Amino acid sequence: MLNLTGKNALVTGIANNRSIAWGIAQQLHQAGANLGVTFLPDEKGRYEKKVAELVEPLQPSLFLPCDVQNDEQIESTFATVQEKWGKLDILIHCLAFANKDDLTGDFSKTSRAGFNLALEVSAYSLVQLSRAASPLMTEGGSIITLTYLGGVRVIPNYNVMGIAKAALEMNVRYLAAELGPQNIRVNAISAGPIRTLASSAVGGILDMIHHVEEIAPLRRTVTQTEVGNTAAFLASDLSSGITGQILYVDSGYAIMGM
Ligand code: NAD
Ligand code: 0WE
Repeated sequence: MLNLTGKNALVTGIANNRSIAWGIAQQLHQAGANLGVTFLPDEKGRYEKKVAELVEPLQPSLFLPCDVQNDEQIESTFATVQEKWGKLDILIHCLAFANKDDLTGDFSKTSRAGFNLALEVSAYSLVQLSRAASPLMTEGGSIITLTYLGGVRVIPNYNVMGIAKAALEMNVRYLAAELGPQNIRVNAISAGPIRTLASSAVGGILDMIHHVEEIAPLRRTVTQTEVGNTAAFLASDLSSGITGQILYVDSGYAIMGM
């Protein structure tokens, strides 16, 4: 049975009750994991308050600000994990960002700054977090990130995020190869389109969802809970032989050719 009792899990990327990371946190909690939650701080602290209220029922034992563009915040997040928990078992990387202007129109018009921003936040951050997390994963561990089909195929308007996801997926393989000898596994879940804060800010997401409902073998989109259950599996010893993989949780959409 899926059992995460005695495991410490750090979850990044919860913004609201639609976040994929929220679906993951709930399923990890249900499986018995001890949770730590990080949030992206903003000047007014509004995010912090909302996320704190949302996660309260899961009783996280850590609640920490962590902007992946801020090295000190990453350092202090993992220093706190070390101090309060002693060891880390599970790291959930569930964040991405690109300028909104770079997610529409001609890909060739992507600026140097926009390209660097998308790759820094959405791909390099996995390298940073894994480097900080791995020394704390003294009994082995499971690192899980979220990717999208736009990293391996051209999806209209996904543009620079597609390049960032391609880099992210290759990060998964290089990290898995490096950290495997320490029994740290690194995998990605490639989720089908889900309505979240990030996806709803993108024009045409509803049309994409309707397209999936027509074409995907299961004739529907996936839910945050389904992604959460897959993350719980990848976090657990049930998946002890799996590393370096991209696991599609997409109602089968990606197998279709027509
Ligand atoms: P979301 O908006 O709920 O989550 C994105 C998160 O990224 C937010 O919590 C935000 O605070 C965080 N973030 C952005 N910049 C950050 C920074 N500098 N430091 C720390 N955190 C930062 O949207 P979501 O759809 O749940 O996205 C989560 C992940 O799932 C992303 O990697 C996304 O690419 C991936 N994904 C989403 C879908 C989809 O259709 N929604 C499909 C496949 C993969
Ligand atoms: O990875 C994502 C979303 C990533 C994302 C979304 C935004 C919108 C708001 C990153 N940065 C931003 N920046 C913002 O200012 N998805 C997989 C969801 C998504 O985004 C798309 C999609 C899908 C699906 C963009 C274009 C086309 C399809």
